[in-house]
Amino acid sequence: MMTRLGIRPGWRMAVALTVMGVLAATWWTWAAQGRTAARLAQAERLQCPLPPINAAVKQPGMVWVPAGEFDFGDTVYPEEQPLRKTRVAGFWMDRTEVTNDQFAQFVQATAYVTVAERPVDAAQHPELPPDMRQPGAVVFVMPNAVNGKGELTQWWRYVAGAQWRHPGGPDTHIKGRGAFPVVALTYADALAYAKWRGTSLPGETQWEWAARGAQPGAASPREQPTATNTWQGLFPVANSAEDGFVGLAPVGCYAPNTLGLFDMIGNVWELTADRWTPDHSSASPPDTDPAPFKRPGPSAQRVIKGGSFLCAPNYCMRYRSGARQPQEEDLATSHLGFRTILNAPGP
Ligand SMILES: [Ca+2]
Ligand SMILES: [Ca+2]
Repeated sequence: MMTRLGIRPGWRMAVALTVMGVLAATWWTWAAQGRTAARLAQAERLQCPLPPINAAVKQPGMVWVPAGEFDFGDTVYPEEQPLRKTRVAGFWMDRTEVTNDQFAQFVQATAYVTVAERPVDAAQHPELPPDMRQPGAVVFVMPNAVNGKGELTQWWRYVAGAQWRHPGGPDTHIKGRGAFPVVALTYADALAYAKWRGTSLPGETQWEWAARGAQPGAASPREQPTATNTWQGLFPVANSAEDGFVGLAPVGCYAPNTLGLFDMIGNVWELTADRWTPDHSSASPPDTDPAPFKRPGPSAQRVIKGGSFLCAPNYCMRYRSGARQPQEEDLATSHLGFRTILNAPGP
């Protein structure tokens, strides 16, 4: 007799045992990966040597990005398309992502309080559940297993008390991590920092042009880059950290691009000044795509670029200059940072 699934009863036990064996092996592999990740995390460096800043150049700590014209976008995901011929004027750009030390200088000078530290404006987000009405940020927490339905809350958690000084939550800190990129900030926070510095946030085309090394014919490889901080293994349950870092890396641990810009691809996503549009067509209406982690209710979104330490081939192949993603502009997260630009005469 056959069952409804077409399996002979005698085979049921064998099938069940096989499935249980596969599940056990998978769990064991994930658990082993978790132990490896924990061991690697303990061995990670807290600082990487950067070339000394030349104080004689016009904008110390920044890199000149020359003017040029290129095909803006890529062809992997719909939001990157269509390719569009775009001209960019020359500008200066921070050679690294803004670090905790740099942001601390700003806070010390101005007593600025970041959005993640302030009471949540419930009038702006009336649908918010109670746990999201406390000050905090969205934090990536590596799960032991996932249900396969792609529900983002399996690895993203809103953590009350998470903010730039405590990016993983109240029990975490940035002591000794001054060279790491600052995270758990919002668009307003990044703008406030840039204003204090006398700089601004890059537009999406400026960021992408800089990430390409100001090369119109730069290749746009599909493969996961090796000399950047991304995610090796099956996201979000297995992280082999072959690039040397389980989570964030200090800025400048990998070779810079041809212009001298570090970590444009990977480490933290980087905020741009541009509002999100669902693609590159000029007729695209803004703000219609869901954010990666979406709070209830409407919220303005900005374009973020470059991918992060969480980008893996099976989940988010956005470790490319042409890739992009939306980000709610008033929601702080643990995989997003920024760098600034200066519109000023070149060298
Ligand atoms: Ca990594
Ligand atoms: Ca980056």
